Amino acid sequence: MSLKTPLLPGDDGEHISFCRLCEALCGLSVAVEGGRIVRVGPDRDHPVSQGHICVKGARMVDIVHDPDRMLHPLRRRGDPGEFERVSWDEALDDIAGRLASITDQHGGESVATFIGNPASFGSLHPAYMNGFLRALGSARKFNSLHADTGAKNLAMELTYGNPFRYTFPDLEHCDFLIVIGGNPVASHMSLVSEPRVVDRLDAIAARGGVVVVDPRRTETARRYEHLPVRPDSDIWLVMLLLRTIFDEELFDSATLDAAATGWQELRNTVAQFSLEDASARCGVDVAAAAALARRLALSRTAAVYTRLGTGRGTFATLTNLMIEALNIVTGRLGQSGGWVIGQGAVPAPSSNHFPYGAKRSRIGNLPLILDIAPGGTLADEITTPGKGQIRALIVDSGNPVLSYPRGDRLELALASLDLHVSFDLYINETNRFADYILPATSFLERADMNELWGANAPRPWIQYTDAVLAPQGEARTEFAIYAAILERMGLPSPLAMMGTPDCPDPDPMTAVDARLQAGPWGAASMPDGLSIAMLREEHPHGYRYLPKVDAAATQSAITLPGGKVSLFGEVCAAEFERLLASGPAALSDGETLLLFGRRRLQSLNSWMHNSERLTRGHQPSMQINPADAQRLGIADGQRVAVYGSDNRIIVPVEVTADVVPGSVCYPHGWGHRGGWQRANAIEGANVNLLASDNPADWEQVSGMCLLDGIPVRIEPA
Ligand SMILES: Nc1nc2c(c(=O)[nH]1)N[C@H]1C(S)=C(S)[C@@H](COP(=O)(O)OP(=O)(O)OC[C@H]3O[C@@H](n4cnc5c(=O)[nH]c(N)nc54)[C@H](O)[C@@H]3O)O[C@H]1N2
Ligand SMILES: Nc1nc2c(c(=O)[nH]1)N[C@H]1C(S)=C(S)[C@@H](COP(=O)(O)OP(=O)(O)OC[C@H]3O[C@@H](n4cnc5c(=O)[nH]c(N)nc54)[C@H](O)[C@@H]3O)O[C@H]1N2
Ligand code: SF4
Ligand SMILES: [Mo]
Repeated sequence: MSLKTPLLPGDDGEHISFCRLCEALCGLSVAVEGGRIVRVGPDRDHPVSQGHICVKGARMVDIVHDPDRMLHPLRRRGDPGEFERVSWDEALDDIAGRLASITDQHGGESVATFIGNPASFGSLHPAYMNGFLRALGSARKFNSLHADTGAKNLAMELTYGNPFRYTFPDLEHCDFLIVIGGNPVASHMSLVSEPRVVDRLDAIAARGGVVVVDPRRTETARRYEHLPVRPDSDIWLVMLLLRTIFDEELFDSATLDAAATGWQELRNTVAQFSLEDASARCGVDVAAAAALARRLALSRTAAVYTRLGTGRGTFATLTNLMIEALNIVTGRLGQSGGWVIGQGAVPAPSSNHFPYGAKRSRIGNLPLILDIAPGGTLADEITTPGKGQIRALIVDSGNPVLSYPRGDRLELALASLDLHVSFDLYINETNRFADYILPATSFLERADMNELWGANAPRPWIQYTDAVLAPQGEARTEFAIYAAILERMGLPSPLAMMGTPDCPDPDPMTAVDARLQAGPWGAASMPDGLSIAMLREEHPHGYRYLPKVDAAATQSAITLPGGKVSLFGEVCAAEFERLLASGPAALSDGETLLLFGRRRLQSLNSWMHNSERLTRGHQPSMQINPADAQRLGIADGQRVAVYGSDNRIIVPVEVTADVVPGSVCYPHGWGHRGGWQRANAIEGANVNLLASDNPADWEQVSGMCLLDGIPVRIEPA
């Protein structure tokens, strides 16, 4: 082990750090020369990523030094997108003054925050944002949950008791894996912190198999076995799988009796479905589904993993609940190589302060999940008068105009706010409407620790990194910005509001360190235990505090009465009634196609499209099956108009048998007109203009937007 003195931010040399663009959190080696990053490469000494990175991590050099990056505070001086440079003092004084008068006049609850995806990987970032809001007397939080993890959070709460934890496949010893609605080869296995995920999947495929259930023959489906399904129909496939398992008694009833409540009700309910009807709806043959169920139940070890593809549909919650049930009924929960809840070096909250349904949304009357309001209601929250109307909005690391339905309506709403402030690296499609844009640091300009994600890692590790560079230009960390606003308002710091010791030199890492030291491997309880100093000095490449996830410890994360999992609670029963009442299979009328999304290795949501090397030669296209193209008289490469219920977009078509008949596929995060010149020049459309922002059109138990399986019509443009 080398015990070199770490470099200071901005020093010439190779800085060891890690990527914070996705859960893989790959180790990085970043070369700095003359105060600038010249190369971002893999850290070959990282104990888990061992030299793996993807193109996005490497292209962070393009982001940090992007000439279009915004490096000083901006104030709106005209139309959307027209800004002038101001000093930090001017900006902060005015923001603090206006927040004070808005909260005086309308109460704290008139201030809301929207925090976006990049904040998920920064130390305590959502936590101190919460502290900031609390200081203002507000709990009005929006984020990407209702386009992303919400149905999974809800399934976790209802099945196990804790929405903060996630079940995931123990990839290390797994012999057979079903992936439903995820594309790990492009997206790196969301919610599973495993940088070498493709190696892991290859090994599982060699031992037994990886079956990918997806309406598109994705990069992952090509590499392993593909089972095509219709979009938004997975619940029917899952019913077929459960039916085989129950009918053929491929489960152990004594074990289930001991570990779970409700399995007999579940079995009785599953018995009521018509196999033929379920098969017609999902497009999977009854016999093929039965064979898959047998492989799942009879493999030595196995798991069923799901992500976005089942998270934003008509029955997102029930599908996610039933995927938990599949793992549980087949005895995979807590099995080494099965379906597990992991162990973080900084433990997740053990109790749930925001029980599901304790609060409902002001718009749409939807039950809040984790105290987060449905993101799709943001426009109406701003424009609907009455108590709680949102008048000031802080958007931190987010771009809801592109990431949620009906950005066109949100744009109008944003223009009516009394105050709109954004913390970002760029002028994006949302903050072009802001009163102020405050320049934030990229992750390479701040210290961080991967404190949250060890709990989701098959091979858990913990790593601390210093900043590689000092903040560029006048950029500041988000924490420093929140703290400065509160200080000017005479309010306590965000850390104080989180119940964490206040730091003289505002630095959330002090709070992170305290949590790490108090954790199960922490310095507070053992000699040579974990602390930031220890990680920084002795394990700069990261430290594996456990050789692998402790599968058996899954049981200790179940917080429902008697430590039993729930397979058939109230929400589940009601959702089954809704499913059973949904009438016989009404398949395509020949005109309506179901639109779903995709991701690409070189792209990240709405914001890495300004890098030349990530976008060279690329143009997003609407993929359509040859049978549909022929029927509609549409040729490859042609432009088409795609109609949702209220809008249309015009896009080029790619005719490909990769997508199932009756569907079309287009990625989200396009339709640029921010301050990113290259991204603006790429012809792309905001697909979420076609989705509905009417809460009545969403799944009512979760408030998840319908983003996969959007009914559309297509005609030549
Ligand atoms: N149709 C459809 N819609 C979707 C999805 C889909 O699959 N289909 N996916 C959904 C999902 S899963 C997600 S997570 C959301 C993502 O949607 P959002 O979270 O709303 O936004 P992002 O596209 O991630 O944009 C992030 C913004 O943060 C800025 N940024 C990047 N790094 C930093 C940083 O370190 N600090 C600060 N302050 N700003 C930074 C970027 O410049 C960018 O403007 O989109 C959702 N929307
Ligand atoms: N390269 C890259 N990596 C990323 C991101 C990125 O934008 N780019 N985003 C990050 C974020 S924020 C997230 S949340 C994760 C998401 O990670 P994933 O959940 O793996 O996301 P996707 O790659 O969009 O894969 C979803 C899959 O679901 C399929 N699908 C759509 N509708 C249905 C359906 O009805 N049924 C089934 N069975 N499948 C369906 C799509 O075809 C797609 O292959 O990725 C993260 N990693
Ligand atoms: S897979 Fe790519 S984007 Fe994700 S952490 Fe690794 S380098 Fe970063
Ligand atoms: Mo996401």
